Amino acid sequence: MAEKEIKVVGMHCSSCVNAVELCLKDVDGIDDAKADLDSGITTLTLSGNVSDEDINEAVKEAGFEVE
Ligand code: 9UX
Repeated sequence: MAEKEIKVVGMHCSSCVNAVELCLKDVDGIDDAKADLDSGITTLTLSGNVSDEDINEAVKEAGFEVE
């Protein structure tokens, strides 16, 4: 399965990490998401085609930003 790395800004605690991971796993084509609190680096496991737009939108709706 393909992987993609994004950088999410605005996470300040483990609940933020959870929120980011959950909102991303909800996106069609994203199988798994692992976010690192300190770096913001978030690794996505892709099961299909996902547009950057969809990713950015989901993160934004959760209250964070993709850098
Ligand atoms: Mo933690 Mo994040 O108290 O928006 S949930 S800072």
